[in-house]
Amino acid sequence: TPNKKIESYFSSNGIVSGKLGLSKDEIKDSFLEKTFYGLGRIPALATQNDFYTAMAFAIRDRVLRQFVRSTQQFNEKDARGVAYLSAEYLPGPHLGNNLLSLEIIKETREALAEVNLDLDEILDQEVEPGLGNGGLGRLASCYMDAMATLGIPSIAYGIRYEFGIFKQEIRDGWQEESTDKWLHYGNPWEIVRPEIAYEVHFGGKTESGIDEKGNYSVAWNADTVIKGVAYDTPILGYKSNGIIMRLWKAEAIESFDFSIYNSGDYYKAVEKKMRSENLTKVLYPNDENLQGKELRLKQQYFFVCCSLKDTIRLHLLQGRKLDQLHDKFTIQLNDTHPSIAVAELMRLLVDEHKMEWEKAWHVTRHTFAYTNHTLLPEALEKWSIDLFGRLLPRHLEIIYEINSRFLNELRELQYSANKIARMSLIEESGEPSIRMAHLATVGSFKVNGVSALHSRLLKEQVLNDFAELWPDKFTNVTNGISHRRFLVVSNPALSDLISEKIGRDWLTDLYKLKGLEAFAEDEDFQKKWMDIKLENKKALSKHIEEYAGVKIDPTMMFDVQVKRIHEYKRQHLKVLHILSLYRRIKKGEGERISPTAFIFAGKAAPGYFMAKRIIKLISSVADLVNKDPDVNGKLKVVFIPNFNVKLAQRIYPASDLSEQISMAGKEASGTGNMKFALNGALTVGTLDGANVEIRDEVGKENFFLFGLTTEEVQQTRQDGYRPSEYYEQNKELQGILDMLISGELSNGDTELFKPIFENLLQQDPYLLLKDYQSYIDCQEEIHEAWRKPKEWARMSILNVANMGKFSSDRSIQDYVEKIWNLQPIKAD
Ligand code: GLS
Repeated sequence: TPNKKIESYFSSNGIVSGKLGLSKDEIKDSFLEKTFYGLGRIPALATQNDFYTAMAFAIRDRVLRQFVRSTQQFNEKDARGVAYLSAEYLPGPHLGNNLLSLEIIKETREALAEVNLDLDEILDQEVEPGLGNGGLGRLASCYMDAMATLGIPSIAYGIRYEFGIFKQEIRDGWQEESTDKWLHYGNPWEIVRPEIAYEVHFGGKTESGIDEKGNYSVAWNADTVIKGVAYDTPILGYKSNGIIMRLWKAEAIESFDFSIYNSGDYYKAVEKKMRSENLTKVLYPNDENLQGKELRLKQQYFFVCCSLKDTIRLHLLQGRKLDQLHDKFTIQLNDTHPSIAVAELMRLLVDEHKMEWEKAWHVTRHTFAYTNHTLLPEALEKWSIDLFGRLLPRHLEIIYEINSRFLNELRELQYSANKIARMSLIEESGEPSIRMAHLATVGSFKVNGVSALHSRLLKEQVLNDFAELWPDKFTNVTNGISHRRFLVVSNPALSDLISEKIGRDWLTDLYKLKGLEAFAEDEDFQKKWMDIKLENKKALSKHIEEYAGVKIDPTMMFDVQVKRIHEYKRQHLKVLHILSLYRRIKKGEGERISPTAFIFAGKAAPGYFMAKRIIKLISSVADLVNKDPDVNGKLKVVFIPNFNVKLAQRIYPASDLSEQISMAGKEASGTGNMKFALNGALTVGTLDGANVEIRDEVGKENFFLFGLTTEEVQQTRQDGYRPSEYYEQNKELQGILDMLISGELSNGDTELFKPIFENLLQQDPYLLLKDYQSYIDCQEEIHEAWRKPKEWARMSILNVANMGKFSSDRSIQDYVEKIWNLQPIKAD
């Protein structure tokens, strides 16, 4: 029963009403109070980290106020909402963003200055939650920002990994991994909810029989039970709502086995607890590559089970009926990682809530929507029937049943046996396995890709049979980014300059940036624009000197490629370009080269041999180039270790050239491409992913295009591609490739880069040699453009002016209109 006294106090006494932000004095008071009473610190002993923590607590109070208000309003309106299921999030540091959302950056800076503290230093203390690998996890976080800002009734579910993505160090040019202890100093943003906890079962057997009411029913007698406990982090939208990111941590049901303890074996008694907690210990560090490991499947099922049980609890709490679940919720599947949800919802409805199969299937397939994030065959999730059946025997039965009904439908449509086998949820050839993308597609009412090109290829290739069967199910939502985090928070000087010219409406409507077009030719504005870039480059140079030990002249062109290291992204094509410049300079032919700093960052999956070798290659080229007095002043190469959101926020504002050079048809969208352009970098890129749409928006004259199209890539393959022909015909290219095996880059070791050399000469799966010349020619154009600073500034301004489409606010609006069909509710 609700406590009426507290309720009335809540609404009338200003606890959750009143203004959004805080005054300078309120911030100072609250900060000091948290330092002393919250942390129990005396000034002489307080560290910078204590001050950060105190400030985070002070701000968290206000953030939670917005969350409480939003939740109240969502409930009062009995709103339709979204549950977003993602195995990965990369929120980045929270404090800076929350200050912006509360519009108190200036006040906080002043409040801290009054006690002799510097806001930037305090912000720098925050350790970010690295709960994702790359673009997919960061996208989920950009979407949280937009969903909160737009007032989408929503909750984001995921996994509270104790160790996030590994910390990368570079030693002797090689990547070394160490554990990411992001929780070491505590986490002021999260709130544990021990009462929100669910049991998750694994293993055992199923048994069918007749229940008390005389109905056929199946019981799953699992052999392991684990508990999932909710940890909530409020995510605040800009000047508006707060939503919750609810992450599940695995715990033992009983932390201690008393029967074993009583028999005297203390260690054995705790072992069970440790085994249970292992489940959420660590994030799998693979982006776009499936490892098929048992623990990974367990993690996926664990968080899906807790999230669905929680969604159902929230639904029933509102006094609604379970067969209306789809009227009140869309559950968005962020890739196939949570796609076991289709079988789990069926299990919950049929086995636990005794709904009949047809009705349950109707609810299920009208509840889920599935976003595909990759076409790479090695990343399409499949689980061996054997492993799956051992861990989730009941789900295997359910999937067989869904499949058998689905295949019957196909038979009724007179589909050929071949086509039916292609579409089946079960792959029979090789080791029998479950095709998770098929399960997600069959179990969802909408399927979307993440850029126009990707969505088209998804329909034409990977899910072609399904798109023919259900054309209306397929749609596109082009990715977007949080321009508030990636411009307002991370590039304050440029943001202020923009606002001076066009006002601040662009913070909530990025299309307003269009107003900058009027100033693209204004020389005074151009100068201010480029001065800010230079300041940002100086700041990045300082960071590079400290963390990578390389001194860079900030007036050089900053040519930047930062993203996961993957062969399809072609960091090694960039290396070939650098070597071509190096050789030209050595031959005395470098007069048309503009002084350039090549900046790389990104993590390689620890088990990905070629990716790790590419990092070593970059480092070796850096050694060669940076030490050579002949090139000094013209070229610099650096690999900045440990790319993460925090580092990204320093890099984008300082970049001149954005490298988006994947082989066409491979990068589903890319989102780094948008962050660079939003900060005024010009793009050199292929017609891949969202590059296509960026180019359409900014104009082809303001984008450096090169390389084959997706269709040309396919044609090249069909015609029988022989990379060695390019090696033989192109003497410059030949000279560069020979460097890889000459020992020049590796202290005489001719074996070190042979795997890369041989891969390129024999297979070259990503067509580097084919695209090489086009890339080199394009780079010559770029170097020429750099020599005309006014032209460059104009293009840079025009890029920013035309980034309106790439706000995650627009993406979320698209999800609302095309998929979710709901009404935003803005907290007042
Ligand atoms: C990815 C794609 O590779 C990116 O192109 C895309 O921008 C991102 C978000 O949609 O998803 N898929 C994936 O598995 N990791 C990614 O970064």
